[in-house]
Amino acid sequence: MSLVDTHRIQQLDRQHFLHPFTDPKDFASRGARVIVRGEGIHVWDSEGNRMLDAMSGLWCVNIGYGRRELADAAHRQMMALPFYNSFFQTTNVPAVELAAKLASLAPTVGDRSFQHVFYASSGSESNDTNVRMVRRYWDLLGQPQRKMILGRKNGYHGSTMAGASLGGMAGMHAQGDLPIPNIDHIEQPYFFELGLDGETRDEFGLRAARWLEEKILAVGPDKVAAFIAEPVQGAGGVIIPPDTYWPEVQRIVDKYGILLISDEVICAFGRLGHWFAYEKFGYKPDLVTFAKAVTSGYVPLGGVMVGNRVAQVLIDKGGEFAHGYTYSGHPVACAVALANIEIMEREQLPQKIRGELGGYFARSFAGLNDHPLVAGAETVGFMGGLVLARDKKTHGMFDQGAGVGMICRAHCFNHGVIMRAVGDRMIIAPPLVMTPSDIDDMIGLIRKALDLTWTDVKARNLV
Ligand code: PXG
Repeated sequence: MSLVDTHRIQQLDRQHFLHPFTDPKDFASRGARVIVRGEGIHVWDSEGNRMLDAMSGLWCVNIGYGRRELADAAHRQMMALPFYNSFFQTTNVPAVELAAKLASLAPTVGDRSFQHVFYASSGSESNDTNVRMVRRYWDLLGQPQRKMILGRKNGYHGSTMAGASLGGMAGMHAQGDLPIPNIDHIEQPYFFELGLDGETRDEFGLRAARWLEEKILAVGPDKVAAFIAEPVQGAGGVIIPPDTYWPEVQRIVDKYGILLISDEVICAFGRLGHWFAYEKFGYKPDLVTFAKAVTSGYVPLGGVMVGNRVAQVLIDKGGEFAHGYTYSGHPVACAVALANIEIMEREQLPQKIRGELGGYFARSFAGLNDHPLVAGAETVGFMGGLVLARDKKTHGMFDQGAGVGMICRAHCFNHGVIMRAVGDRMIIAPPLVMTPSDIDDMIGLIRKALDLTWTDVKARNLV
């Protein structure tokens, strides 16, 4: 018997809790699933149903649920010092230790190294910090006209005014008079959708990167401050850029001297087989946004790795950087992050993802390509995306209104695996602590949901 009164919680939920990215009118007509417990790679709802969480919460629970060491670290730190600010010439031990640890984990590439961290509590806040810091940097260098920050359509950088502006989600821009001034976007490197007939993936990668150069020239190179991008777009649907993309982006930002911001809120901390994802693609960011898996989501923490190019200007030129949050360097969050990183190191999670386990995941997920509904199942690290298509040969897509992705998502949920739908692109980012047999279970459940979706689309004459 459930210890939670599901009906009561659902009722109070509808009455008092406005949920993020949810239509409140639609929501009022149905009840939410009440998630009450997590252990390993599974979560349970209040009715006792167990689900394999192939989304790691929301791209964050990389070490899985129920890890006592993180709870112990939080408890210890709360008893010693639950909070103190770092504004007025004070600091705290976990924040310092974590900053040093993160600096040691961030690889040096070429002339770029990372010695400094600016803390926030979320990815959105961290990207707000990036906007302020980038503009401060150019002001200090006597180029205050360099204000324009370029992002990408279908990129996601958060939901605050600056975060949502940097992102290229049209639905978000339509609400709240966005983007804020001096932010513009180029197209995303999504070969499946934007590749031309006869064009190779690598040719497309170069063409997509050159949209950045075209935009810089259109804006005026002396007005562009920075380019921000996710190494692999997450919320946009696990959009994996062609191999040629990042080297060409690097050539372009170097040519015009603009700062490169790598938003690794999803891709860092082992997700792509490295502590930081820029290492995988070999580019040289000046600022790196992190959040989510830095604590495996157990408590909120985010921040920006500030590369030497920017940090040195802030430090050498001096003057107060009038920016910061109450919880910048929160001692409990930082203590939990340290415990989380210790587990990731001990269990060698990044190495596993770029080694055997990652290979097994990639092969297993690619096996879904034989399903009649699937046009293109691809992975990078421990992220996967597949397209549900009406005609897998010609890439004929379903009508958007048919909501095939949502049908598939519902089958997943009802059969014990959590997958996300972005339109008709189904995506996963499972916990990094999976075993090969967990991967088999997950793929089996996904296949079952695909079969049920296939039966539905045939019954509705959608194929
Ligand atoms: N940058 C990236 C790359 C993200 O993925 C943020 C910034 C913002 O982080 P916060 O902590 O402010 O949420 C994110 C967050 C989805 C989904 O539907 C993805 C995110 C958040 C909410 C939903 O996939 N990513």
